[in-house]
Amino acid sequence: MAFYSRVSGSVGMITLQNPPVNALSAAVRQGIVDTMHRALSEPEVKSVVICGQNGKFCGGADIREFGATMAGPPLVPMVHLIEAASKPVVAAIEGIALGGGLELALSCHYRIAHSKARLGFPEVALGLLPGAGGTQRLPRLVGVPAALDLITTGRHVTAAEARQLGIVDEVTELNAVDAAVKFAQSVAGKSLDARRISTYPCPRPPDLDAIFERAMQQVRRSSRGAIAPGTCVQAVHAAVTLPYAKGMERERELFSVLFNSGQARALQYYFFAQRAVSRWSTANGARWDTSKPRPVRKAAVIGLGTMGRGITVSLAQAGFTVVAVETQEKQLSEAKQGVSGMLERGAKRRGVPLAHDKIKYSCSVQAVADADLVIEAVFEDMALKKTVFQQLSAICKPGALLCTNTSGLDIDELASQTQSPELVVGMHFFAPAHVMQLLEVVYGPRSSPEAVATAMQVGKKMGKVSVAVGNCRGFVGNRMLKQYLEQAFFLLEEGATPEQVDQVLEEFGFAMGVFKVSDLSGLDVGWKVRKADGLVSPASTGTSARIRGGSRYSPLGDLLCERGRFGQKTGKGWYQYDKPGGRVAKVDPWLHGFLEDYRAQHGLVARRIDHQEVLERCLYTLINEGFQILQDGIAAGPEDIDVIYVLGYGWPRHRGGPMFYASQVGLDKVVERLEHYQQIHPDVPGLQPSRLLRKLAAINNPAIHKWREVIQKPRSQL
Ligand code: 3H9
Repeated sequence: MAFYSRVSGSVGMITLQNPPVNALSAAVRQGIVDTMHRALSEPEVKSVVICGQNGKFCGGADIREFGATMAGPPLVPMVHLIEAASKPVVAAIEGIALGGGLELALSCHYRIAHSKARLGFPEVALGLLPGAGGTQRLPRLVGVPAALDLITTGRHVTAAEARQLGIVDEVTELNAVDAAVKFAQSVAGKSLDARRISTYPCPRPPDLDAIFERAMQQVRRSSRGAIAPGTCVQAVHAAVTLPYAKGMERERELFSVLFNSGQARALQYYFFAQRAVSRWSTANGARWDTSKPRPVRKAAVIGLGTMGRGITVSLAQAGFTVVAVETQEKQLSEAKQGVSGMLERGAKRRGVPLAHDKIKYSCSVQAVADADLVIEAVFEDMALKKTVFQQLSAICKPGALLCTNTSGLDIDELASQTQSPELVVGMHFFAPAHVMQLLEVVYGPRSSPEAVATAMQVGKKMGKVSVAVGNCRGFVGNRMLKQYLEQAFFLLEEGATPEQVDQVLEEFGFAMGVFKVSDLSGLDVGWKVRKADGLVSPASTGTSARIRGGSRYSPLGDLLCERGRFGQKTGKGWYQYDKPGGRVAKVDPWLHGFLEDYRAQHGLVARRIDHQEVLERCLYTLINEGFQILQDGIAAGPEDIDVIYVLGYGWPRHRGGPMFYASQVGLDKVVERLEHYQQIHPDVPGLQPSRLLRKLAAINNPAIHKWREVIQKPRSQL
């Protein structure tokens, strides 16, 4: 709601009250309308201040209400009421003015912001556009290029930038509400003719067409199929080409198209999913609200390869003191240089404070003895990792958390090398670790709730979105990825090409198809793992070459590695590159010949594989594994899986994540298609629908937020 008070005799104060961000719920909108009428009707009141409770102006429309039937007064007439007011209305912006919150502020006649406030139109990230006049008022106030930038990217601006752009009239270091009251008194009785933004002409720069063309090209390049950014451009175009009232009509039409699109639903689901993962729970009943993290001041990283360096940078930038260990002098000095370069680039490009002094380098594992938390980031080799954990257990102070950055090895086996297995967890970072936002926090059967809570909190301090997952081969992300990769290999055997598979996946919205990603990450990584698992057979001919453990297996990836084709780093992989380290993937005729020979050798006849089959086999097997993961209790809910896939594996955000996507396709359809492919390819693993998937499909495809009720009490598989 909004409450009304009178300040200094003549200022009517309207305070928005809807924790945590004073979102514009039906009750708040009703409150604003009622209190505005009251302020306008009281003769003693000469001016009005609108502010938000608890130091936050307003976080915009209440996203929780989007799924429900619209109640209360709509936003657009509400902002018109404010702008048309006969008494000056001043917005006192503290904390945030976002989305509808900024639209509310733009309908006021003046805006005073606290220096720490952030302003912006983040609607695009929710699959929407600013739909309460934001697309029509902002270009009138700041010009077309700046409005296009803010509305299509959703970026927040500081109060200082907002002042520079002309969005706010004054910035104060002091109390913004007090400043706004003073300001309101000073403008009481003054003419408001020049203060109503909707009456401003929209600036028309001479190169208008080129500006819009460039904006469209830019959003097409970066949106990967998301429709909101392009629609935002169209709405701003309406501000320039139509009178205000018509522009508002156009804004409403475009908003309605977006609001009713599946993409907006997916992005709003994702918004809440990303917040839900912080309320973690584990298979053995530990929870976020009953587990206390340990204090961590000093962290250590063992192993300064690519991952270790990224983790070191990220820890130091988050303010931790870090001991960085690499046992070989030469590697240590290279790592030092690498880390320094990364810190400097971070400072230059993203304004992150330089944190050289936070890091101490050492050649000796002994140097980690007094760390509160140690992250092991040595090669992905169980024997080596076991040795490191034995050493750490002997060296580290009691109570130190011992973490591994393994991307899939058994956490419990490592824990069993130590005297305190309850203090061992996985912290699975994604490359490059100082940039990627995702962290899988992996708990084993013996990890204590305190250990999980500590790793989750350290991740949060590092600016990561941490997701707690159970211990199994590949955890959540890589376990699902295995199915996706395998299907892609089988599709090649059956007649597809890497570029065909990648094109289908990129059209779906992945930033890169599976083969391009594999080339980027290095084909040798998976090869080493398969070798360690005994999957890479020297006998690559005959029927046994394509069978492992009784199931179909494709040795295609192994065969490329045997030929030294490790991807971008060697200049050749599933594609060819102009040189080792080259980045532009080109179709490789050699690979086509290689696939033909391979098929001939194994008696396989290439067939035409259509778009639908590529997509369904790759995605539905990945999704099916997700259901198996839920069934096994490795992930607590579908949101955990979706956040992992969007942040760690390039799943298009506007499709919500694989589990949300499945809920939209219809679980019965996913089951039906998996069964269809299973019938045609009985030898292909991963096509058997999981019990949980079948169960949910059979009870009529319940909404995704109801799945947890059906998922049985989770139990870790290991
Ligand atoms: C819009 O305005 C459309 C209009 O143009 C026109 C319509 C016609 N509603 O992120 P946090 C909750 S669209 C409801 O953890 P932070 C959030 O779920 C809207 N709830 O904190 C969480 O709840 P819980 C445009 C909201 O400090 C809690 O607040 N506005 C809303 O890291 C704390 O959130 C946006 O897109 C909301 N609008 O970040 C702003 N916002 O504790 C979206 C937050 O139960 N919000 N919650 O998990 C944000 O970007 C961040 O939440 C914010 C705070 C920067 C505000």
